[in-house]
Amino acid sequence: MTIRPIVTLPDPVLKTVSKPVAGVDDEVRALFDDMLETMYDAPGIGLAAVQIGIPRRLVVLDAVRDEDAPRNPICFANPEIVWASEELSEYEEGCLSIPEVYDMVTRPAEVKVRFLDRDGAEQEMHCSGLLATCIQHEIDHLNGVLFIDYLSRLKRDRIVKKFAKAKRQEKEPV
Ligand code: K1U
Ligand code: ZN
Repeated sequence: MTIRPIVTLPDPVLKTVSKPVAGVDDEVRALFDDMLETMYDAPGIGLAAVQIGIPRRLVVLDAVRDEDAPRNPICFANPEIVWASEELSEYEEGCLSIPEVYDMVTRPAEVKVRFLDRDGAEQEMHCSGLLATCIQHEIDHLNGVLFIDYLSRLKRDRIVKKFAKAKRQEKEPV
């Protein structure tokens, strides 16, 4: 298992629509393992493959925030939302690809997700609470959507500009 570098704003790969996997084989399982290692190391509660520069429809999650609780990793290949509640919930989201930026996002409070699990079997999972917020955030990543896309244009532009400037300065010779 390898900790991979996490791609950050304004890397254009974050705006790409990820491609589905044909199935879950050993190569995909090895990628899931690297994604989990990278997510726990960050630390984070979710990660999409595109965040390590691989635009495939793969997500890992562990939305148990209690550090003393046993780990509960979940692997999703080709996840899709097949039902969303009318009830909404608001949560202050963060993103490993936009470090140190947090803001409130409103999303459906509950969703049902269809996906292939680590063994390649089709599953449906009813998600509520933080799990529902997190899986929607991760499926957005697979569609090239970031949580800052839900903010006002003013806020979003400020964030993008700040990261673009930091990237430029990183490249400038000292
Ligand atoms: O996709 C990502 O960038 C991961 C992101 C997931 C997420 C967090 C909050 C709401 C929606 C989606 C993160 O994991 S940000 C880091 C974070 O939330 C966290 C870090 C350490 C402990 C607990 C949470
Ligand atoms: Zn994110």
